[in-house]
Amino acid sequence: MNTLAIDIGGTKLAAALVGAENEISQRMEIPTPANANPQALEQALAQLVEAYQGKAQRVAVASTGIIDKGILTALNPDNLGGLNHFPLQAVVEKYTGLPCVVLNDAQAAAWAEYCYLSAQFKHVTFITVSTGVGGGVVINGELLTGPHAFAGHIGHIQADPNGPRCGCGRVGCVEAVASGRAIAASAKQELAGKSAREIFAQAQSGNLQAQQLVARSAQAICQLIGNLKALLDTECIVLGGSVGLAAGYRQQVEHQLAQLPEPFHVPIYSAHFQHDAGLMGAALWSEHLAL
Ligand code: ADP
Ligand code: BMX
Ligand code: ZN
Repeated sequence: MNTLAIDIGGTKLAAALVGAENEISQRMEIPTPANANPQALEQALAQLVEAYQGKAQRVAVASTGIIDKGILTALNPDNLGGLNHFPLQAVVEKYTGLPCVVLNDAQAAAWAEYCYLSAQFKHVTFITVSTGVGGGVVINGELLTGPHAFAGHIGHIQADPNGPRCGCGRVGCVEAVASGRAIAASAKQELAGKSAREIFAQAQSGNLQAQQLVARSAQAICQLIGNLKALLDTECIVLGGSVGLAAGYRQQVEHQLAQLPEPFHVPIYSAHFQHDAGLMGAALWSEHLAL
């Protein structure tokens, strides 16, 4: 059985085949359409699945946004070019002719990382620091999705009541301070207009402003982890997303967390599946549901 796995992020769309032994092959990536109106996203998905015709028996999609009963609703429309109420499952089924399961990208990644760690831990929380900040919570071996599929949207917990307004409409969300978009949006002078990736490179080569932007993001994620430990008593945190996986970032968060009182401490791992955690999680979730 081959699963066509698709990961829809605010920056990129990825796809791959996941085989019977969970091996990943034929991975490809295209940019998320800049103005992700329904037609543009539908066209991008059609283009992506075209290459896999006849190669899979089911489709599993991990996507940014609230994914409830097959419908994608952006919580932070800024991350998806204003896209809202997109019939994701129906569109993917239309272009593939295959049964399809859809879930939030960070919920999917949490499931993948939990499956990898399940011999050690039953309570695992995944945090992606990427275009936005997303999360997925596994409690006692079960993925928490919630009655409206909203569970785990931890990027929209408040980090700073005096912080910038988030695209979701709240003030000072973790996402508005720590995400790749937030890092880029806060950059001034010589860093204005640069992406988070470029700002991390500048931080590595000693630019003070870049280092401060990265430290501010890591500090917000550290406080978020302290809050999650108090709420869930999670046994470990897994960090993913291109910002979360950037060189030295996890170590900064760990260093900050060590300054908090001991009950807030929790081990932090980098995602075992790296940038494929969403793809792998969607595929493993479809297997779990025996789709
Ligand atoms: P998505 O949000 O589509 O899942 P990513 O996880 O790649 O995609 O996150 C995209 C964000 O990560 C962007 O803000 C981008 O600038 C930033 N980014 C990409 N590569 C790096 C890197 N090597 N170091 C730091 N930030 C990065
Ligand atoms: C946002 C939200 C979450 C998502 C998270 C990470 C939207 C469109 N997305 O908080 O559903 O899990 O970003 O998404 O409202 P990514 O694109 O950064 O991977
Ligand atoms: Zn928000």
